[in-house]
Amino acid sequence: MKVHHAEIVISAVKPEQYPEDGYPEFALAGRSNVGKSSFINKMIGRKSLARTSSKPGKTQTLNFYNIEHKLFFVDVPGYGYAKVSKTEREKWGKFIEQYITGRAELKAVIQIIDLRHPPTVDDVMMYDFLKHYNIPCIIVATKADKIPKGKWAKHKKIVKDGLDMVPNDPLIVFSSETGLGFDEAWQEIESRM
Ligand SMILES: Nc1nc2c(ncn2[C@@H]2O[C@H](COP(=O)(O)OP(=O)(O)O)[C@@H](O)[C@H]2O)c(=O)[nH]1
Ligand SMILES: [Mg+2]
Repeated sequence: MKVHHAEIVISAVKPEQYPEDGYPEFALAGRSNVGKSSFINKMIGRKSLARTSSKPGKTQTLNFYNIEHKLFFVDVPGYGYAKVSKTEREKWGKFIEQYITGRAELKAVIQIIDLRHPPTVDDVMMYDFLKHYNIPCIIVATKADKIPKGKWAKHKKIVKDGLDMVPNDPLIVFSSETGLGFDEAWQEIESRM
């Protein structure tokens, strides 16, 4: 998809604030700093519409990005944001959990993983959670530019095995730096709209 129009419409802290347009939604999940906001920016061809940060745990809201008046990307706070207090974290977990399990407009969760490393315990928990609730998911293994091309296949297998991935789930090798995986990711998204 060639994106001409993209804007953030709401940073929601409660369900009453979710958009009511009815467009299909695609939520980005992944640990803090893995590259969720960078993924959105790359996919819409903007340098910094979605706020990227080198400090983990900054995004504390569900940020809805209207794309071409056709879909929403929803930037979800990263899991493993250690700086928030435990009660806040639990409250927060509930809010996200309710969005992911109860939102009719949500067509798929795009789970972002770091291609360089085996999935973390939190990554595995997230994937299991999605499987448990039958949420369609697209796995995007990003930061591919940081390892040599010759190692992509090996790392891809480590991600696949580490998550114990269902064979039908797509696993896309991606880079927000080079745009690797851009077409494949849009294909997966558009086929679910
Ligand atoms: N080299 C490289 N750096 C990336 C890539 N994606 C994200 N980053 C960097 O990783 C850091 C965290 O990215 P961000 O998108 O804010 O992560 P988020 O917390 O998951 O939203 C930033 O410094 C980004 O520039 C990528 O594909 N390649
Ligand atoms: Mg972010």
